[in-house]
Amino acid sequence: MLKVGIVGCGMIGKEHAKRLQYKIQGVEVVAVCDVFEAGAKAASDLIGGVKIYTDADQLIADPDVDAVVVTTPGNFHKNPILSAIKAGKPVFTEKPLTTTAADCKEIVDAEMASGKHLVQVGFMRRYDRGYNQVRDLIKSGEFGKPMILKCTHRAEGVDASYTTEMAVTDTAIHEIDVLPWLIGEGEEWDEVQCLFPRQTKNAHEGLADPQVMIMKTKSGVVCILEVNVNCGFGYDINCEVVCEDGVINLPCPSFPVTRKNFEVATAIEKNWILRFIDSYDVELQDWVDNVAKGTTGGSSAWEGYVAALTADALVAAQKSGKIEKVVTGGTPDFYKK
Ligand code: ISE
Repeated sequence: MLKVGIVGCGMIGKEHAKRLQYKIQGVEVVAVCDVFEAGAKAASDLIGGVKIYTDADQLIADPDVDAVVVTTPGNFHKNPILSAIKAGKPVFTEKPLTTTAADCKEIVDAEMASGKHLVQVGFMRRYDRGYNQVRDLIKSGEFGKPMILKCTHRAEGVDASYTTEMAVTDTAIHEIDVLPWLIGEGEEWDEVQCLFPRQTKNAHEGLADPQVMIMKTKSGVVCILEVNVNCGFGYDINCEVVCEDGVINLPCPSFPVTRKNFEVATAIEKNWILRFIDSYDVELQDWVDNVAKGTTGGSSAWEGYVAALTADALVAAQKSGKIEKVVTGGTPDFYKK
C-alpha cells in the first residue's frame, strides 16, 4: 500500500485527497499539509482524520510518507517538488509543473542529478478517453497525416483574479501539453502567436478575452485555439483534427438528446472538474501503479518544462503581437521515451 502525503489543501487538493483515499486502489493518504492549518484540518476531516502539517518539508520528511502529491497553487509547486526529489520520493504535481520555465528547469536538473524518474505532471487530458480515442485513430494512419487542429477552450466565466496571461499559463497550457502528444511522438511546438479579436462584454476589467492562439509544430501542423473563458454557456472543450484523408473530432461528454418545444437539445458540462472527472481517476490510478513499479507515466518534468517554455513564448507573443519561437534545446537522453 503506497502511503501518500498531500501538500496543498485547496479545492483540487481536497478533490484528490478524497479520490486517493476512497477511489484509487493500492494507496492511502496518511498526511496532509497546508500553510493554513484550518485548510489542512478540513482536508484531513474529509478523509477520516490523518496527520496534519503546515510545513511541506516536514510532511515530505515524515518516514510514513512514501510519495507526495502537490496541489498548491502553481507558483508554489517548485519547493515541495525539489524537496521530494531530494528525499528520493516520487511526486505527482498538479499542472503546471511551475509557472516559470526557469523554475521548471531547476526541477528537471534536480531530477536528472538524482538519476531517478520521480516527477509526474498532472496534465489529465492525456488520460481522457476521448483524447485517447482520437490519438489511436491518428496513430492508425487511416486518416493520413494531421495538418490542422481547430480547438476551443471555453469556460462559463472566471473570477476577478484571472489575468490575461493566465489564458496561457493556466488555461491554454492544457492544449500546449496535450496536442503534440495527440498528434504524434516527437512532435514539438516551433512558433506561436496570439491575436485579440473583438473583446467580450462579459470579461472583467483588464482581462483580454477571448484570445486566439495560433501555434505551429516543427513538422508544420497548425493549431488555431480559441480561449474564451466568459462564454456564459458552460465548459466547452473541442478539438477537430483535419488530416489528409479525413477529419476526426474529439467526442463531447455524452448527455441525453432531448426534443421539446420544437428544439433538439443536449447539455454541456458545467466546469472542468466535472468534464475531466474520469480522467483524474485514471490518471491517479496510473500514477499509483507506476510508483509501485518504480516508474512514472503521463507528462514528465521535461514535458512540463517544455510546456512552460511554450507558455513563455505565447505570453511574449501576447505582448509583442508577433510570431515567437519556442526554443527547447532538444530532449536530454534521460527523458527520451
Ligand atoms: C484550471 O486550473 C484547469 O486546469 C482547467 O482545466 C482549465 O480549463 C482552467 O482554465 C484552469 O483555470
